[in-house]
Amino acid sequence: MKKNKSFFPKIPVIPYEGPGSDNPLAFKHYNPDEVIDGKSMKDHLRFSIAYWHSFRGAGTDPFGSATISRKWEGNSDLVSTAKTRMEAAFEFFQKIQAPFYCFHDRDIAPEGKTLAQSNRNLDAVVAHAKQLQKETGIHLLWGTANLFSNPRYMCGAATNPDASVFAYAAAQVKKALDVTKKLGGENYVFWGGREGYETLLNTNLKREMDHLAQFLHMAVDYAKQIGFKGQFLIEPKPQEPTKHQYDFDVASGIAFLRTYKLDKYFKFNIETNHATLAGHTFQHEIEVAASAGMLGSIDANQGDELLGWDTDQFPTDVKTMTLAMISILKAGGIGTGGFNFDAKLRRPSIGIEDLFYGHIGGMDTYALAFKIARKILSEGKLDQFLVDRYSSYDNGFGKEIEKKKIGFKELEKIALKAREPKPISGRQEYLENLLNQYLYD
Ligand code: XUL
Ligand code: CO
Repeated sequence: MKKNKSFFPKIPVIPYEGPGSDNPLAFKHYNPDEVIDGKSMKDHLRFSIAYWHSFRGAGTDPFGSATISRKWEGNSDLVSTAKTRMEAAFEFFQKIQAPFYCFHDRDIAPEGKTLAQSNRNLDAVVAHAKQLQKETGIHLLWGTANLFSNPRYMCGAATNPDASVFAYAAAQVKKALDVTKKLGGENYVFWGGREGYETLLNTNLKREMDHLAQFLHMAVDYAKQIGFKGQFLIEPKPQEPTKHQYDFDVASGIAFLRTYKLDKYFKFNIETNHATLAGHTFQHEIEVAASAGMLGSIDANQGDELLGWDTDQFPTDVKTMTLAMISILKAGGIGTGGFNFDAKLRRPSIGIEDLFYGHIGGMDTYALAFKIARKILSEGKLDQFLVDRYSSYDNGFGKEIEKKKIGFKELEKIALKAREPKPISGRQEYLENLLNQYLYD
């Protein structure tokens, strides 16, 4: 990076000023260097910036063209513009104090007229990224391939009825794995944007699911061949852009991975707004993944409760994120994953400071949620409630049920002898009040 050229000359490295600060360009809760349990908050939270929204998003929606223009954008999408944009991005990553970023291949480098040209463009920008990573100490959380924007993928990539599109997608993922490895990416994500269908009238569901599984096996095999050690992640989403996406939610993703013997190679990248689109809470998706030992990483955002689509807003809902954090911490954290802000500015948020406000809010929300969740867990009241609620399985015939040592016949004898089970309160209101005490004390 040319040391004296700044893309954000009026904005400093965002400082931590604490909850009392009224500086909108300061953190109130995220103190990157604060050490908690022998680890800095930066290392606990592993925040990541999504290149596609923050450096390729221009405020477009289906009803209108771009509203956001950045001074580093050239007139044409050339490799040199891509490199300049990347310099702006790395300055932003440093100023916002995020240790990671994530990208799709086509976010960082322009697609060429041929696949070979696209690969050359990517190589040129990746060399630049490698240099910038070295200079700044910023790491790649994950890479992925965009298998949904180009018209060739209109009927899917790995699930396309045309095998030549499958081949093209395979070549694209092969290259994306190469560059993710080259940049030290800690994970590789598959989001099946168009891996689904619009109508079953034109779709062979079984063949498409078989093809998707075969594609993922090929990726696993290729990763082994090149020595890529990063974690593979599936990012479920129920629909949008397809009517039905095959990896609808975490539960269907687990079933898919187990059916095709892929489960030992994959974990889940869970996105808040995808969870709610599937009719679940964010915490539900985290608990389902954690229960299978497959919690991998988080795409941090939130939806709008009145809109039924993927609005990808910056996370500001402390309660939702605290509940998620409780489940994440109980599961032992997210390992090589991180909290990636798959969030975009609202269409009228056109100022460069808005990009900072969005991320500051998201980081502070997660930092606050992290602190509250830790307090809740350390005081143990919610946990104790759960321990007590299931304690009848800790001894006697309850324990024998869990140990699979008892069957219907033995249980019938017990039930015939015993009195009617005494109803026990679920205490939901008490628990909700307790949670509020932690959230608003
Ligand atoms: C789309 C989405 C993607 C993935 C990466 O809803 O979340 O940006 O995160 O392909
Ligand atoms: Co996402």
